[in-house]
Amino acid sequence: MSEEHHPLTDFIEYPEHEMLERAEQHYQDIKRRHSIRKFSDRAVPQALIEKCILAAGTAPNGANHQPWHFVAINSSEVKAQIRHEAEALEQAFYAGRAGEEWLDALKPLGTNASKPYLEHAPWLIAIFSKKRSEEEGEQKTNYYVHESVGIATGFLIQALHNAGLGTLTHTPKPMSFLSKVCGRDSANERPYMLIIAGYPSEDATVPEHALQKKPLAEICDFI
Ligand code: IYR
Repeated sequence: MSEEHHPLTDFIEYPEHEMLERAEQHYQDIKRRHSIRKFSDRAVPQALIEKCILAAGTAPNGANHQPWHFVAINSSEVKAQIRHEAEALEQAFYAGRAGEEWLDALKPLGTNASKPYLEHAPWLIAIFSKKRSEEEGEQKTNYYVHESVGIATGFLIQALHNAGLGTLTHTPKPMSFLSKVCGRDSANERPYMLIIAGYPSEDATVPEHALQKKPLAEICDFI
């Protein structure tokens, strides 16, 4: 294994006032990202999704093993299959598996077992976490898999938003059906999350509840 290092040549230092402006700009931009549940069926070019997945793949991760795999789904047949399987799971969830407290917590969102967006949106991106990877025929253990894939997923959501797309995170439980639908190895990989990406439909809404973000003093201490 090479232990060669390269000089850091692509770090950019900004004047402090510009840093503050950039931080403010980024905050204003990212706070406009809302999970939406009504998507238009308007097409989104694959090239855009490819670029966003490349951005996700730059996420910091354990030992740079990059323990993730993305399956970007545009096929109507596969989307229909995913909707069918996810709705069956959600029906059981909403019919009682969730428990009363969880269902109460979801009331402000107004969600239910019906997931038409799984077919309407142009892209579903299934993210898989890899407990082990195979490299040159050899199995290697991955580290901090959950953390790494979580960060990559965050990068992906930001990239999609930045590119001008609406997004939704979806985690039907259990998600094991996604391994089969996407043809992934279920011994070493687990479905981590499904990201729905596309344009919001004209009647997309954001629940009032979702707009209430905690103030800084509540989420942060400076010591
Ligand atoms: N997976 C379900 C339920 C759900 C759970 C949470 I926590 C949410 O923040 C939103 C939904 C569904 O998609 O309806």
